[in-house]
Amino acid sequence: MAGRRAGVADLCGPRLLNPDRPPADLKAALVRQARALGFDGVGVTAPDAIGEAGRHFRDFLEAGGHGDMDWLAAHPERRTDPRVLWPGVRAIIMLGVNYGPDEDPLALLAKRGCGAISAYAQGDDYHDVVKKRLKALGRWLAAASGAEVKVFVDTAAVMEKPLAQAAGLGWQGKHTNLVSREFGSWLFLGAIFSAAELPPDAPEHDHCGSCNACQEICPTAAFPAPYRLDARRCISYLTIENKGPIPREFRKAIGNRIYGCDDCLAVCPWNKFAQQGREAKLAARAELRAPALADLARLDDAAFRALFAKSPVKRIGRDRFVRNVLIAIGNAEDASLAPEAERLLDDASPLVRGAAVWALSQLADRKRFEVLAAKAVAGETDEDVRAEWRQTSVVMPRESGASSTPRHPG
Ligand code: B12
Ligand code: SF4
Ligand code: SF4
Repeated sequence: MAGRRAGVADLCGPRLLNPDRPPADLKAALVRQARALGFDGVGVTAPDAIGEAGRHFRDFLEAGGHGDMDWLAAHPERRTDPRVLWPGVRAIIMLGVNYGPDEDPLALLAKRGCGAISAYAQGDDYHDVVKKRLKALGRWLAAASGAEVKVFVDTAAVMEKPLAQAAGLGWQGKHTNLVSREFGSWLFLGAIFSAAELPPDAPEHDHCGSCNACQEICPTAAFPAPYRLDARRCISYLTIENKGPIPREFRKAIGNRIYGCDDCLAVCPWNKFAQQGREAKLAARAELRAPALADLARLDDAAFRALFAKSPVKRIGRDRFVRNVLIAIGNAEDASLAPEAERLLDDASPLVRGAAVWALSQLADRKRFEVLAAKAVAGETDEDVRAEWRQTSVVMPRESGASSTPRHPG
């Protein structure tokens, strides 16, 4: 589709549109504008530059690596080829915003009584912050080039990492995320598709070498091979995307991670060049740096929404969040947290009740646990929660409800 020029003449101030402007000039001005708007990385690539990434993406879907993320599997033809998503695209501008944390995210994992929220989610939602800047830059580019633009961050069918690599922002490391020589693992990505021709940048090359640190640190062995992730095993997926109970096999490994995971990112040696993010809205809020699990377990819906206003955490809702908190409580090795789990055995959400059963089975002494089980099991109608009780070796009463006294078979 040819560039659209309508509306440009209505702009106030000096005319930006110069149809005779050489593409290299336009690009230099674009880079300056991107920096002025607060982007830390900017590069341009052609829409057909992602090489093998499309094939790898299809392999990933075929192996079921996306789990329940059906939205990721929808329209693979669009995701793997920007020209299908928008036939008018001539150049793709990839942008990065540095969110380098001011503390080592791994340090929090030892504080078992606190919840670890991943670095990207301790401040305001990056979608909002990045989208605002992308829109501003997109408007500028449309005015300066007279060509149509489309703006994307995260939620659209765009393969942001391979495009960012093609645009020279960094390379997809063995942990599958983009690593930057300037900012390490800590860049948010966004894309602007433009109908204007712009000279592309050189792609970045792989600098992982013989390093294997991210593969070795992963608590759930989520990498079947370097450069490949099985999202179904990734704590980020399990605590954020997964709507149901967290599979038992991963609960211990999750430790106190209650929203996302930073381990493979944080261990990357390229972070020695990383710098602290400069956007105040993305900086960690004091109350989300190391929140006490005991406090988080008491959040009702209203308190959850108030605490996580403008935060990405809000997206998963109170029940899924408290589910995660209960897994962390079960891993805290602190019996003083048992009453928090005990209180939630009566929660209105089966997801929460089920996680409370598990947490309690890890913390409460067996006698107390069986007393509680006797009380709770008889009235439990949800099949998932009943399954949780069963798996703690509590014998379920008959469906008729004749006997409600559970007993431990051993
Ligand atoms: C789905 C998704 C997830 C899923 C799946 C993650 C994944 N690695 O794909 C889950 C929920 C697990 C997730 C987690 C996280 N995510 Co996420 N996620 C996305 C999303 C929406 C799509 C990514 C995608 O297409 N995945 C599908 C797979 C197939 O893609 P892939 O990993 O790129 O696959 C490549 C490799 O496997 C490789 N490959 C495969 N086989 C082979 C074989 C060989 C030989 C080679 C060389 C390569 C190779 O090629 C594939 C194609 O490039 C993007 C936003 C976007 N629109 O791009 C954000 C995005 C990738 N996420 C992001 C972030 C920050 C995270 C977390 C760090 C959050 C957290 N702290 O918890 C974690 C990191 C986990 C990890 N190690 O990847 C950022 C990453 C920024 C960056 N610098 O790279 C993005 C770009 C969002 C953004 N706009 O900033 N995420
Ligand atoms: S984010 Fe955590 S669980 Fe997911 S791959 Fe990285 S280290 Fe593994
Ligand atoms: S930790 Fe090592 S292997 Fe993993 S992305 Fe960083 S440099 Fe590459």
